[in-house]
Amino acid sequence: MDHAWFAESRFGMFVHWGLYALPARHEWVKNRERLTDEDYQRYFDHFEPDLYDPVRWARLAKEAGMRYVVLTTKHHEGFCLWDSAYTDYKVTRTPWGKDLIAPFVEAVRAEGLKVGFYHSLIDWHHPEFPVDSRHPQRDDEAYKAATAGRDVSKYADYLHAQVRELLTDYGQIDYLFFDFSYKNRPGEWGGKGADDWRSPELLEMVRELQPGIIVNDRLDIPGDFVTPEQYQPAGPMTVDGREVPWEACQTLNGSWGYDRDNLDYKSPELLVRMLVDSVAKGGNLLLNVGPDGRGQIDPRATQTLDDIGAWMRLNNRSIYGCGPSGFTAPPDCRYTQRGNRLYLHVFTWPFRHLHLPGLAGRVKYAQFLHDASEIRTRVIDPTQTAGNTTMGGLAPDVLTMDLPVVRP
Ligand code: FUL
Repeated sequence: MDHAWFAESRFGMFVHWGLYALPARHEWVKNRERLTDEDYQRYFDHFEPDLYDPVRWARLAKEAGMRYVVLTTKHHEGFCLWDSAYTDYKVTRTPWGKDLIAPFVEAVRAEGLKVGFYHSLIDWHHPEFPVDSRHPQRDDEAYKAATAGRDVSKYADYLHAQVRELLTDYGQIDYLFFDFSYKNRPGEWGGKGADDWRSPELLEMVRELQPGIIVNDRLDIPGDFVTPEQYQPAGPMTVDGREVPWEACQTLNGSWGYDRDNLDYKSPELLVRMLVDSVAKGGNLLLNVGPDGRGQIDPRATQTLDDIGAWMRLNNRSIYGCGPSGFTAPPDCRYTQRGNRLYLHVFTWPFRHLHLPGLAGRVKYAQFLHDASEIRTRVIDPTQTAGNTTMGGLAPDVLTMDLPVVRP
């Protein structure tokens, strides 16, 4: 299957949106605060996102340089953002009363971006789901009592039927993020996720309905890419010794869902570095926003994305279609490479000189990306500099770049 667009894109937007946008204190609020269905009902009763504007979301993603957008169709709380035939716990039964998925898909497509769905395997609302949100430890006695008699196979039927709806009713879907396998959280859940969801059968159905789709790895069986969450891997990722496509997903402020009082935002500069670092190690970055209960994306988030977009406009040639380089970058630098174009990202400035091992005689021309201005390079003859404390001790294969002292 041709998933070339995925590695070519390198940068996408994750959107976590559901009832948890109303309490506005993390998408795990129901579990963390041990809320009952009754407690949680008030968010359902007040769900009315009158400022929902997916065209704006899609433009924001595009302007930031993102090439795909992934929306939570249902998160662990179980609330469905579409008019599912299999439940009343869905947007069309809230005061809003309308499907949210079709306008999203249309808007994302209209911007020329790829369309992705996130779908939770966990469902704290479904009566047959084996994990009760109030008792997260599976071996806990209270948990066992609360969930006794539940038939997970009925939940699996529901899950399969809903995934079928999502992959049938909205045209071409390019990307699917299932979340999450028990195995990923060994201490928390135990259990055998793949058996619970009948993962092989589910994946087969997904591929039959959407032959071109790319699917993540959280079904407890191998998928098309792996999903390190909120960390940067040390290097290219492997499964059974083979390199695999990967995508790091990352929050802006530690929460995926809208979290009103959490102001601890990562800087655009740090996020750009994460993106560069991902590409340098052969991966993608999926950066999250959590729209609020009216459908707006927080101004702090939009500002951050705008700033990333400003960087991307000047530098995206070093991102799209790029991957790792065989050359080893100096400390605090990263290389990304596409064909014979080598991009050097300098995380720490200033340097008057940058010494690049292995590049002597290999570089035809060097320039800054942002303004195409030339960078002078030279190879310093080690025999001439022996004992020289300013420039001495360089290996003969080192290419030296002379840079402006002040960061341009
Ligand atoms: C996790 C979930 O539990 C989080 O809420 C979030 O959706 C993240 C992307 O995946 O496993």
